Amino acid sequence: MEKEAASKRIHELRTILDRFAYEYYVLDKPSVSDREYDRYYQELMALESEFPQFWDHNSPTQRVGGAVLKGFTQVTHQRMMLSLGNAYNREDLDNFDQRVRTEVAHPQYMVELKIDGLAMSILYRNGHFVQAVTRGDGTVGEDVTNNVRTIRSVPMHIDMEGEVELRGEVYMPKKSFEQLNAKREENNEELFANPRNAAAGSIRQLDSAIAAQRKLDAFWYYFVNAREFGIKTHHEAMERMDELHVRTNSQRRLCNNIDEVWDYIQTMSEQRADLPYEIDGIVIKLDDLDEQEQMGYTVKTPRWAIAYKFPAEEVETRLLDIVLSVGRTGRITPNAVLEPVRVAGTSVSAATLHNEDMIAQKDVRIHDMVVIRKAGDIIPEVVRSLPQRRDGHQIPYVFPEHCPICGSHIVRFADEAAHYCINQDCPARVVESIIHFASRDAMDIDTLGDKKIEFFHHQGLLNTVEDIYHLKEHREAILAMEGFQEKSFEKMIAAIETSKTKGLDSLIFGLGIRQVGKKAARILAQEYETMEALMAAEVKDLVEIKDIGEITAQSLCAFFNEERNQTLIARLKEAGVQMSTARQHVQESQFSNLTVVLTGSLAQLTRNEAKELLISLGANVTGSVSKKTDLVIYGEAAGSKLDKAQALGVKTMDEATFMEEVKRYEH
Ligand code: 3BD
Repeated sequence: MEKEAASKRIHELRTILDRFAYEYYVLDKPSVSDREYDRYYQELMALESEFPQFWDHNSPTQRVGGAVLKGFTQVTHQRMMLSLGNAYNREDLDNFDQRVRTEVAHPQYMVELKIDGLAMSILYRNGHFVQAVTRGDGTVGEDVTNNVRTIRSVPMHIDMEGEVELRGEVYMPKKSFEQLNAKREENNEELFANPRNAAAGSIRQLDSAIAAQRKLDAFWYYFVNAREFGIKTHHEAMERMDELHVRTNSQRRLCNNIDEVWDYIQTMSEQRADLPYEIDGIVIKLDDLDEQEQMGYTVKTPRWAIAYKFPAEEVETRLLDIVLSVGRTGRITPNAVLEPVRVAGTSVSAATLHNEDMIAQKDVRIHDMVVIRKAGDIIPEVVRSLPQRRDGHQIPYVFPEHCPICGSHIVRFADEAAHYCINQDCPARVVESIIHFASRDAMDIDTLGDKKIEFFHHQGLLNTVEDIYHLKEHREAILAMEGFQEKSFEKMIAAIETSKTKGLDSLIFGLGIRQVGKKAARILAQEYETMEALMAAEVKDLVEIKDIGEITAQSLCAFFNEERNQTLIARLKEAGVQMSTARQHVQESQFSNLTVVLTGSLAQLTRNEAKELLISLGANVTGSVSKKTDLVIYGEAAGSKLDKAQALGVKTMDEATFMEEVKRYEH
């Protein structure tokens, strides 16, 4: 076949197969037999292998995955992915309705199922699927484009120009979940507790071929930039998504008042068990987009929507004992030891009792029968005791006076409910701090897990965080320990060395300063750029920063004022831990100092990867074409930006040439 004829036929076949996939996976109404589908598929496979120049990431043949990543790229969301406020009963809903009706006279609400999966953002550019990013913390997520591409119902092409950002929920259908766990059981692999966890584990697979086998699916419920397309209401946005062949959930209803909303909740509560996927509630949204804007947002949640959460499953079991655990900050938490019982998919044998007051308030005694549930469906907690079931063997709990780990006297500060072990050398605190420091969101030393840290601490090799960087000096001692081979030792040391360049934000978070989470750590790192500058900051400087409050500022200053912390940081620095924001290594190249614009859909890289690559080659990457642009790099279906570049006489380069050129540089 001629090249041109092949190109034409390849496009035809892709269009046909896209339509078949839509009919099968979105409409659930296939118009052809599997055999017929396969005939087209094989024809396309053959042509693509004969004409590799027409290879395309978004071809139906690419749904099986294949790319294996070393890690996921972090992506900052163009618009933050918000959370939803929660309602647990009719009263909460009435309050929500009241609030809405103070601003909107006759609100119409859209109610929809709250799918229990993982929130995801997908991006189309000029009709092509270009990126999928997890919610992450709402600000920064992970690029899981390759894995989302394997979800057959997600269209790789839509009939809409420009940028379209959609949000939805990726989930694992109940049936896929059961099949997956059955297979894992056969292979003696650890089972997933529920479909949500299975979906989360699958979307975080670095090997997209494995993700492809996990049979994930998705529903899309939010057209982020709908207004740019003249859309006026949420229901219209959902209809437009249907027209674009995007899979939406059809169990949605427009309600004229809160009574109708409540009816829908009752109906769906009854049908919940029969649905082929798990839901954990109902989402209620004000339908009119102007009215949504009028209601606006709180810091993290829209004021125009709310999630009604189904009550958590509650079960009864016996409380066998109460034991204390000591956290990284010295905080002591009482935990119930329970007779094991299944709740929401997992066996539970321990539950938090929060603090002394909570035990008294709930009148929980040792040997009581208690009701437990999972808060937010994750952390087991004791809801109440069942005093009517007492048999005379119950013992009221007296809070101990000494730390169960180090034996120091424990204290309860006047205005706090928690007890603390204030011995900074308490082994429990030391181990927990080191575990935190090495954890994924901090220094990410994945070869140094909880068990190993406890073990090394026990062996006297890890007494502070900085000791991590001296483990390599104990080579002989460690190799003499049971279960340590040369290879695993080298791997561990390599991971420890790599962690030194994680950058300032990971380090700040890893230090485990009270009140300083991932997000605050990132903001502080961006603001101060070096540890030295951060340590010199005073409360009055810190509170000037957006999103850093008084309490966080005080906690930071208190931390850095302590001599032992100053010593720790000095020693980490001595060990070679990077004390400044990670700056990309930039190399001289033909792109150095050029202002470059990327346009069209790139086949071999994501937009972000291309951008990072260019930055690492010294280029300045911008969004729009002007006289100041030096170069436009374009992919398939490039639109107006390419036209403009040509009109302005700006140099252009296609993706294939770009990929050839960059091979000359190491990266
Ligand atoms: C669903 C936010 C808004 C667009 C913000 C109103 C909180 C998870 O089926 N609508 C749905 C569902 C989730 C939603 C919105 N509509 N936000 C929605 C949602 N039908 N599950 N979510 N999310 C998505 C979240 N996820 C993790 C951690 C915190 N929040």
